[in-house]
Amino acid sequence: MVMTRSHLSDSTLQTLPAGTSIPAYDRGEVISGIVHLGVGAFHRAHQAAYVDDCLAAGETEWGITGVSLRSPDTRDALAPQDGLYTLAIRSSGGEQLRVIGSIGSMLVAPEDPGAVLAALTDPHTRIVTLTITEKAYLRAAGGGLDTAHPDIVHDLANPQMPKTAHGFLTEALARRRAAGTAPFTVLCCDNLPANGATLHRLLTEFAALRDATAGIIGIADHIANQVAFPSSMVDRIVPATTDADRARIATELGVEDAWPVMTEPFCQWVIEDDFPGGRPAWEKFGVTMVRDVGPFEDMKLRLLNGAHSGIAYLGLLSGHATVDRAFADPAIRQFVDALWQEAIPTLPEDAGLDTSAYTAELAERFSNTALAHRTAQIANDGSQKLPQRIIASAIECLEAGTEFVHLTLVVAAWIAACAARGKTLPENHFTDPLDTALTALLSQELPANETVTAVFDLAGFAGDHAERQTLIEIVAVHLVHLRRDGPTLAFAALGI
Ligand code: CS2
Repeated sequence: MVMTRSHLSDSTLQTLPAGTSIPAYDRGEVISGIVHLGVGAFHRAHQAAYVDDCLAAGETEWGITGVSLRSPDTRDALAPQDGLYTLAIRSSGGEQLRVIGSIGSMLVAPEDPGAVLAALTDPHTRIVTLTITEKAYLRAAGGGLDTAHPDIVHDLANPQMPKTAHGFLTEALARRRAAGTAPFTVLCCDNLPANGATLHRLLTEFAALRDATAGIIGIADHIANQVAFPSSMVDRIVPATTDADRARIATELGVEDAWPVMTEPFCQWVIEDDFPGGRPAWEKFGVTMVRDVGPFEDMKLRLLNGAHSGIAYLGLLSGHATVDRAFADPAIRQFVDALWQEAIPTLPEDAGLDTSAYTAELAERFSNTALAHRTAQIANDGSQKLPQRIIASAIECLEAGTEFVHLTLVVAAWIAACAARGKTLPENHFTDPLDTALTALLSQELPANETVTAVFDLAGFAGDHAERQTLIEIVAVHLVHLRRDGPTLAFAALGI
């Protein structure tokens, strides 16, 4: 006889094994004060865990309403579980399980945009957080709003039925203003430089187009001047959940969890303290509240994420499926150390950042064998990630006259890994919003210099920077090596 287990829910919480931590508060008392757009695994390992601590400390007005802008998968998995899920905190030393209760309800935007707008306009909603990934900001190659994007065109024509974060936020802020409800604070939690300011600029641009389309004046001005967009730096490594993880967690808990989330012990959140409508007392639960998050953001994007992208592409080209295995490869390890030495001088000296402690900790985190963080996962969306992770540092090195040959190898490795899909790597092993154009370009097998120039044009790398050509030439030399003999030759040319 096949035994079916019951699933995680409010009613099975008390049956969980001792040692599993569960929400230490009455979930029925919680009011939703935060709407989160992009309720994926990262959010559930990071902000939802911080908010869970706030709720446990009695700050019951800050529950989360989770919104998926695209797929119903998370809602379908968690709704039958009353929004509960397991956070598995994994290190080489073992696994600690924690059930998170901070997500009270979940909405799927394409199914019911009106319900999302209702949550956003609810006066109890005072903060809107976002983890929608880099590509969902719909930036054009030059950095401004991609006004030709079909979803932007749609949202300008149908303000009541938006699809994009821009459309939802603008419509909700317009409705709140009309109703005399104070605006919510918009807290961007994606890996973009100056993420709050960036979203503020894009949203103002979108709202100005909306004003022009509707022949009214004012929502752009309102967003530009009356809405707070603090920037934040978020950090926690969250590998995609596998079926083996699901099976293991079910065995450990004695109940099924349709979508547990895997993560590491490390967790960091640095936020600019600009919340006119109030906020949870995050600083009591390990969040660093600051005036300027810029230096923290740059350090994280350039040292953690920059190294991650390098490990991902060079790891894939070297046959390594996970970060820990790639990082244990002596050549890649040496490469990452050298990349850090190039990127560190681009960080502000006077910000009090301890970069050697930071990189030592990163090395430990990348070596976490219990995470099995797939290189293919990080490889996704390179066109959206490399500008802030790699190109920005390379340009600053170029301007300062310091070395940047390791940084540029990451760009060449990205191009080579894209070209390897369908050949030495499985087709669609990772994806990119520019795939259609990229694949067409790479299939022509043009000389390295022409390929790199065309890729820079396509992705808008280095914009119209005076030294763009120098960068292209250096990336092209790496690409010649990678094409001829893979990472071995590219590393050898760097003395590795
Ligand atoms: C990774 C990040 O997938 C990626 O691009 O570099 O998701 C990284 O794991 C997080 O930013 C860590 O905070």
